Amino acid sequence: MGKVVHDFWHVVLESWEMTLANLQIDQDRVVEELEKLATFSDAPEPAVTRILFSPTELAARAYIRQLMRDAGLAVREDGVGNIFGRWTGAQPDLPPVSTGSHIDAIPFSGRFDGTVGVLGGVEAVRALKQVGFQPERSIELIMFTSEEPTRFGLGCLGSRALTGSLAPDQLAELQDDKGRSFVEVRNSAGYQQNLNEVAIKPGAYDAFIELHIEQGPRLEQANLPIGLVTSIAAPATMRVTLEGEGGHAGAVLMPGRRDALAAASELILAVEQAAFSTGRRDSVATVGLMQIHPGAVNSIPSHIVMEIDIRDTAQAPRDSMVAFIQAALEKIGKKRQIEASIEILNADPPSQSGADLLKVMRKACDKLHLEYMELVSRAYHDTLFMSKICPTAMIFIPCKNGYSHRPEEYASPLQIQRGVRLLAQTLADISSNYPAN
Ligand code: HGY
Ligand code: MN
Ligand code: MN
Repeated sequence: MGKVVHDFWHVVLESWEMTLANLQIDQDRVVEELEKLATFSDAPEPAVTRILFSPTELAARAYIRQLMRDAGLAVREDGVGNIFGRWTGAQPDLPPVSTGSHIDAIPFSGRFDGTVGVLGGVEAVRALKQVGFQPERSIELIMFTSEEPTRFGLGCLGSRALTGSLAPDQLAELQDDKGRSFVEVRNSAGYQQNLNEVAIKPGAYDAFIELHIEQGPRLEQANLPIGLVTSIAAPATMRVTLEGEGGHAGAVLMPGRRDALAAASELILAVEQAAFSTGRRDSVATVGLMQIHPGAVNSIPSHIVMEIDIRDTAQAPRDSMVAFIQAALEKIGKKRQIEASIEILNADPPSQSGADLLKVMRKACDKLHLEYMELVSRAYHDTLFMSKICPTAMIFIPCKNGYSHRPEEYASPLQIQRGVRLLAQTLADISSNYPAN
């Protein structure tokens, strides 16, 4: 009996492998769609600005929904605006496998960050359908809401809410820089579903894979087409408010000034010092955002709000940088008689990729003759939060000079094609019950 069963599986596997061997990724179509998506932007070409729930982003969402429908996916959206496209498998009651990323873009950034994972997911599904592949487990493509922190100060809003890492009352507290609440903005964007129904349970998905540009130079320097991400660095964001005393830039003499911007400048250098203080090359710290009040050349700055981005691949050194900055702020505040306050907007742990998933992906790379390296992701992604509810992994493709979050961001059609091909193979392997050897 054993031999019959073995032969049966062998035949099934053979024909299945044959099917997938003919898989074709239409790279021109993906590139065309990426270019089209890039036209939904509030910045002049080649930059892209696409802020959560702006009219431009809402138009881009409609485009994504259409592409998902045209690919034969059943589309639904949740109360925070995550968009799901499902390909129902032969065993629809099993937890699906999933893939996806984001399409929102920070001001004056590039056209490949996030979008390669969403449009690459659509193309992977089309290619699998094209060769007649039928998944056992359903395959779900997810476009996450607001992976970027631009509008509400917190990154990965959609994947945090989906995985229960951001409760409805925490969502309700979020405000944009015009004082508009997340709930108000999402309502006017047409999302009125109950926020209590957004979070899903651990195990709701069997796995999650994200395809993304590396946003760093290592693959290009190593001249490799694929990166398999082993872990994602631990991100933290702090908002610091400094209250000094304003006044006439000409009439107020220097002794006794309480210049909030001068204090902020000392803190910026302390942020840089914090990153060097760990002695680790994986420690990074950045002040990328600052509001100066009143913001006139002849008026002493009285009120500063600044945001600080702190990361390390390990949590302990990341936390030591947070403590370093808190201590520095206290000292500067005392010395300059400035009232200072710190709000920690997020301080997330790093995430590790699923060992079994990595095994499947290594085999898929070998099968496709794609050389790869394993590496850490220094950028955070929705995968960081999906890892709280299921095994996750990421596929990186190279990007020119490692550029990202700037208009020169670029991945070639061939690099995109290889990433999508590996994604398709991996989705086929993990969504079927056939042993993926
Ligand atoms: O900032 C990040 O790591 C991501 O690109 N939002
Ligand atoms: Mn980004
Ligand atoms: Mn991204």
